[in-house]
Amino acid sequence: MTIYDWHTGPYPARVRIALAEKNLQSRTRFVSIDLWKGEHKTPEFLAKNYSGTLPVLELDDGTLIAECTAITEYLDTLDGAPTLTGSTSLEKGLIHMMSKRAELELLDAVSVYFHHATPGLGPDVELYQNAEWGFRQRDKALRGMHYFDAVLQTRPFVAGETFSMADITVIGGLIFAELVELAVPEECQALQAWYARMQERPSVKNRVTMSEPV
Ligand code: GTS
Repeated sequence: MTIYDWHTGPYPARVRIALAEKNLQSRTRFVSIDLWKGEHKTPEFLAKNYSGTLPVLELDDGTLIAECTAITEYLDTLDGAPTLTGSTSLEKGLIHMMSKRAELELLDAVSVYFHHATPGLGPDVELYQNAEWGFRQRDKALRGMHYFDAVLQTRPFVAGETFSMADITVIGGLIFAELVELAVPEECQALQAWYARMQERPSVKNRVTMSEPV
């Protein structure tokens, strides 16, 4: 299978972490799409993903799967033994709720801040910007950090007792926050401690170099 992505991207990081957690790297070929040159907005790439975003998974029969959650779901059940998206109905419900919440309240909000209230990917790619909307989303992301801090005061992982896709999505949010220099508030000690633990996981630590030929 092929992953189209950009090595340092926060959303691509979500799928790279999932691949490593599932030990599927050796079955994956990476194709680099340069976001800074707008390669994700070319007609050729839009034919692969209508939304013009990364990452995209292409299966060997040509089937295309976009959206990190969908790709993670596919990878997680590839060998019939899900570890990231839950096995029971309850686990699945909680993991999907928390992962979606991590997108809505943190990762997507940081992304909107980046694209609207900073130079983003530059004038050739950012064709419409609304700074006020961007700054509102930055503030939403900071509130989201406080929310996940409160969650992590009560349990070791975002959706419960085990590492899951929900953790990966919050990690994506904090990777993006680092890129745009949006610091985790000092008082969010539980979130900071959890993130320090997550950064020790090999899947998180080695995500950027994963696509380099070995
Ligand atoms: N909902 C999508 C998903 O979950 O896959 C969002 C994907 C997304 O926004 N990807 C970013 C992108 O393509 C990649 S990165 O910023 O994390 O590297 N952004 C480019 C753009 O122009 O929006």
